[in-house]
Amino acid sequence: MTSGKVVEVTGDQPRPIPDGYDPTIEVSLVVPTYDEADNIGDLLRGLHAALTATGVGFELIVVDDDSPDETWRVAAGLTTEIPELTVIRRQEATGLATAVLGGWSYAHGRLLGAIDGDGQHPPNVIVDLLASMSEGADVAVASRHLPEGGMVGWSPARRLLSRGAQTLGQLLLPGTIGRVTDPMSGYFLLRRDIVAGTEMDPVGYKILLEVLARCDVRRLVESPYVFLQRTAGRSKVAVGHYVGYLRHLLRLRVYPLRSRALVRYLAVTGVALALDAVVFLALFDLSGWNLTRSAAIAGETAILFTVLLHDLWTFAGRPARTFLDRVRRLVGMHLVLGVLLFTRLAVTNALVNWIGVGPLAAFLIALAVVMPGGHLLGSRLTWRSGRS
Ligand SMILES: Nc1nc2c(ncn2[C@@H]2O[C@H](COP(=O)(O)OP(=O)(O)OP(=O)(O)O)[C@@H](O)[C@H]2O)c(=O)[nH]1
Ligand SMILES: [Mg+2]
Repeated sequence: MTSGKVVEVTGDQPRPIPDGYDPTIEVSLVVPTYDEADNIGDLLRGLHAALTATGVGFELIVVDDDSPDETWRVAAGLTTEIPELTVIRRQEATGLATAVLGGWSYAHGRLLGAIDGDGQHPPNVIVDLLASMSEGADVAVASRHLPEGGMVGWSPARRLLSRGAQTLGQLLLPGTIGRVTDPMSGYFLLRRDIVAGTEMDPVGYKILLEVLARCDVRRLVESPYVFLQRTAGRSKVAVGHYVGYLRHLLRLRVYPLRSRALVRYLAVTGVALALDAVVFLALFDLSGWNLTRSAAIAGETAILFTVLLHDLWTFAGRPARTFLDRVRRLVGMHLVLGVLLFTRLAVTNALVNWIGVGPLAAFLIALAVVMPGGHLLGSRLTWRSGRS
């Protein structure tokens, strides 16, 4: 994009984020705004100066939800001074997280990012985030909670509320929220291919949470920053946002269970357990092998079958990137299922030797009691998003 413009958007359905990008634009930074007319000018000038100094190609995209104070018009007035600026005026859609997604869907850069439009995020930190990305990060997050970071002018009550929200998130989504010191940050960069093609449906404010929960983020780097006090305008954070955050957490918690992959996931687990039983029967009943060896080989066959099918079919959308990833999945699955296999052998032997149950019945009881949960847990841990 060579000259700034205003894009009028009607409808509230977000567009998908395309894969392709303009090689001359390294980074597209989205600035969501609602009633920030008195803040937006200084912020855009600060970002323009900081990014121009880096020498990288960039664009700034203000996404304004038709603010009553006409922030979009103020921003549009800067497009001559800042030719890299585009202003999107959303007439019907609302919400910070969807504003960021909406901005990304119009972005041309290899890297995509977000920053608040109220001047609370220092523009110069963008340089640190860009440096992390050029060193190979998938996502670079500006964090208030690193030693050199902080918040200016927060009351103890707000600090407590913010920490409480984060702790609740850690409990509900440990694999997502536990890996970053500031999961609520609205100031971050990511590689376009991390989000392009991923279905996202954020509720409310926390777009980073949505990215971390749904996308395959491997290298995450944080840079400290001090969250400044507003000098103009007012905060839009209200009780409703905390409720929205809770809904968002719960939705992300059940998301893997609602996805299309669940059907495949259950189908593979069911077939693996049936295969386990058939192999056991073939070895123990038909070939006359001993109980322990038959059960161990049957269990191992089911594990290998599960890993193969999940990789090729169930989680085909999260392919292993390297041979090492594949090995990691195989080892991961064995760690969980190996423990269960031993438990199952112990249960089978106990039933046979101590209670006098027939070997076949003992095997089937142990299989039914120990393995289904184990298969599901092993698969869930091994192929969960953000890990492989
Ligand atoms: N487009 C759009 N932007 C929004 C919306 N709600 C908030 N924003 C913008 O998102 C940024 C962050 O919102 P704030 O209300 O400042 O929230 P905060 O910075 O987390 O909290 P405070 O410290 O209380 O200001 C600001 O630039 C807001 O103008 C919205 O519904 N739509
Ligand atoms: Mg703010």
